[in-house]
Amino acid sequence: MNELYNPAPDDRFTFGLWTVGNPGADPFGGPVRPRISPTDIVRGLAKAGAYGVNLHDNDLVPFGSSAADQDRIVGEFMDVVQDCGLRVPMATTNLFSHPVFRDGAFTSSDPKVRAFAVRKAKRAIDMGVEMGAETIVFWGGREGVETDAARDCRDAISWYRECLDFLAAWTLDQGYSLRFALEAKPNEPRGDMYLATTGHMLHFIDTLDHADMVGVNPEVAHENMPGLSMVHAVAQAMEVNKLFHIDLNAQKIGRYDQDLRFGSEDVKGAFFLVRLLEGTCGRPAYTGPLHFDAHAYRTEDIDGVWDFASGCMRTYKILAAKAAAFDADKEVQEILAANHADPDRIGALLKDYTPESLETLEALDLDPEALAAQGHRYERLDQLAMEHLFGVR
Ligand code: DIG
Ligand code: MN
Ligand code: MN
Repeated sequence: MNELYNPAPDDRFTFGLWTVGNPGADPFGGPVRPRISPTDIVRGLAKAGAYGVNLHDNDLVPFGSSAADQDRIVGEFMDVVQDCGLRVPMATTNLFSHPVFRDGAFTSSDPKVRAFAVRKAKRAIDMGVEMGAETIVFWGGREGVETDAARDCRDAISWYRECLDFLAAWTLDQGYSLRFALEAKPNEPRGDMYLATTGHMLHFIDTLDHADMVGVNPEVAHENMPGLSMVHAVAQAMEVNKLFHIDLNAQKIGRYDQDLRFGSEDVKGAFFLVRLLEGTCGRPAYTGPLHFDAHAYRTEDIDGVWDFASGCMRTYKILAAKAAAFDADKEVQEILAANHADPDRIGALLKDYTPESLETLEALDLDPEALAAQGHRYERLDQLAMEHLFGVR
């Protein structure tokens, strides 16, 4: 195997305990492989070349544990994390497994459930800070409905906002320097989930009291499930400096959330996503953790799980190398330069409305027929991308 693409901690790859720890159960069958303990997951990730490990509170500390038990469990876990030289960059709260959340957590119509959810998130944030987490992800797994008869969606969104505003204010009150990252998903496990895409989340964030500390955690599968582009979701988040975390995996369009090995389905989509994140085209790169929120096929044994983890990381590195080669390709550069040419600086004209810019705009000699006749050579440009991906360029 080409060792050039072997992962190392500097690559910033992370996995959640629930990813390589997934025992392979699905709605139609039970576990197929033994559960790997959290400490063995840490040892395995370190051996595989990962940078860090993430977790939901209850991935490590069973629901309802006493404070003393939590301290012991966290202490033992962090001893191994530190011995293995890993980090815990992100923590999150399980607000979806316990039946108390069956009609939502932050959007439950029952204020007692919302209060319980906020209290549970507070404790998970404290635990995350204890482990060194810098980002707290919120994935509202149960925030949605099977029937809109249940509640007015406007109430649900306002309750979601109240809970996040409360937690953000409390976080600041503790003096924690944390960032929140909201993760969207259109459906599953709920029939329809509130704030279904990263775009919905970006608008919602602007309505929060402490919007500056809140960003997004887009996931490939969650944008692809409804047939949307992950590249465009991530680019929109980057454009407003709100890409605080990212969940990398793969997905076949129009199916349940498959959480497949990164790059194993839409290869060109993964290529353009890695190009965007790495900034090989000369734009600012994403510098946060590269988190794989994915799991191995149910067919796999434990060895197959580690093949899965290696595949996620190697594919990212291979695509990063191909993206760099694509943007260094002279023919690619020529086609892009020709398409973006602006010798008369007309682009600058539209950046600032002034009487002068308006006068210049009106005086421009713009021939729509001539403009319409121009080709863009995107067929050749995309073929070049494909030939880099095929390894023949
Ligand atoms: C599902 O895509 C969610 C949960 O696995 C977790 O809360 C979050 C963080 O990766 N993704
Ligand atoms: Mn998913
Ligand atoms: Mn996710």
